[in-house]
Order: sequence, then structure tokens, then C-alpha cells
Amino acid sequence: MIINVKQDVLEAYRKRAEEVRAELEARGVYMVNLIGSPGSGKTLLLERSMERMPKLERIAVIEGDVETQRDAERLERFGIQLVSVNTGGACHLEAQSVAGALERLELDALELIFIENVGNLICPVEFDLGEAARVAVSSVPEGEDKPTKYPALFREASAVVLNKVDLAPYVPFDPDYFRSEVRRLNGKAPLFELSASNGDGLDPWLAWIEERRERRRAAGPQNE
Ligand SMILES: Nc1nc2c(ncn2[C@@H]2O[C@H](COP(=O)(O)OP(=O)(O)OP(=O)(O)O)[C@@H](O)[C@H]2O)c(=O)[nH]1
Ligand SMILES: [Mg+2]
Repeated sequence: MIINVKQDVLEAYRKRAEEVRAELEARGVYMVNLIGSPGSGKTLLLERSMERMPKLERIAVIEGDVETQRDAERLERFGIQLVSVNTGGACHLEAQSVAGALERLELDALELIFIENVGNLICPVEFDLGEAARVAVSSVPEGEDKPTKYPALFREASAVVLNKVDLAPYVPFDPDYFRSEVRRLNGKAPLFELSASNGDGLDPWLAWIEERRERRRAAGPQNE
């Protein structure tokens, strides 16, 4: 007898992701899954965003990393709810571990949850975590061809961030090519070109998040 373990496990993950999504929707909580290469600036984007976002007491971050709590430690100063998930080698998070992280959060207090996925452009893409939005984080020094070479992430994204625009004068990067490739792959996702380092271009990104947080909060039963 052949047992297709992989199929069963993936099916279990998919089911768990749907349960997570339904629970958060019912509670009026908006969850965002950040996916990008190691060093693309996911954590710095979160830091810069936390510096400007209102109602930090209603925000949580789930930090996915292969090892260490380093990224979670960088966010401690904001006093937000934080859970660090070490995958012990795996190159992505899956819905089971996110569900476990949610159990450690005080969900009733929350409106917005960010997941920083493990730095990787490939593995995390096929794992639905139950998020409401998936954000692809790319950056100038990675080169303009990342959407072309890793299309699945960009095709599925709810939004695309192009980070490190402050480095554009110093490294070869063709912004028009990047933009046209994002558009070719994904006609809907907004593209936010910004610098998490100096804060340039951050406002449209923050407005996009806040608009979604507010819409979800207003629809949530806890606020009726
Ligand atoms: N010049 C510049 N550097 C940046 C910018 N954003 C991030 N960095 C730097 O890039 C490096 C990596 O940033 P992180 O925020 O740690 O990247 P990450 O995506 O969280 O990395 P992993 O968690 O390892 O996947 C750090 O040295 C940051 O200071 C930016 O907008 N401009
Ligand atoms: Mg990080």
C-alpha cells in the first residue's frame, strides 16, 4: 500500500489555514504575511512602520526564523505582542505553527498581525498561513529581475514592496523593468517603492495597511 504522506500533510495545512483565516475574520483581525529574501529589509520595514503606526497595543508580530530570536528582539522596544517561531531548519512557516503562535497572543486585543516569514523567495510561497494579505518584499540591490525569476511570489502577492530605493544611485537597477515585470505578473497588487532605512515613500504603504486594518476592524463582530 502506498500512503501519500506529503499530500495528507499539505491538505492538513490547507485546512488549518482556512480555519485560521475564518477565525481572524470573525474577530476583526487583519493578518499580513511578509515574504522576501534574507536581508530584503522585512524587519526594518516592520520597525519603521511601528514607529509611525497608531494603536500599537492592537498590533502583534509573529517572527518566523530558522534560528534565533534576533528579529523579535529588534521589535521589543515597541511593546507590541510578539511571538518568535523557530522552524528548526525549515525554510518557511506553515499554518500549524502560525495557529500555535496565535494561541500565545491575546487575540481579543488585536486588530493587525504581521507575520515575518523565513527569508526566502521560494519555500514560503506555497504555504497558505491563513493570512488576509501577502506582501512580497524585494529590494534594489537584489536586482530588477527578481519578479521575472521568482514569479510565483509576485503573482500571488496582495502588494509588492520595493525596498532600499535609497541605494538606487549606487547599484545597477532598472526600475522600469522591475515595475513592468510586476505589472505583467500581477495586474492588481499595488507597488510601494520605499526606503525602510530613511523612511522615504513609507506613507502610501502605511495608508494601505491602515485602510485594510480599519475595514476589517469595522466589519469584526467584537466592534459591532
Ligand atoms: N540602505 C538600506 N538598507 C536597508 C534598508 N532596509 C533594510 N536595510 C538593511 O538591510 C539589512 C537587512 O535588513 P533586515 O531588516 O534585517 O532584513 P530581513 O529581510 O528582515 O532579513 P532576514 O530576517 O534575515 O530575512 C540591514 O543591514 C538593514 O539595515 C533600506 O531601505 N535601505
Ligand atoms: Mg528579518
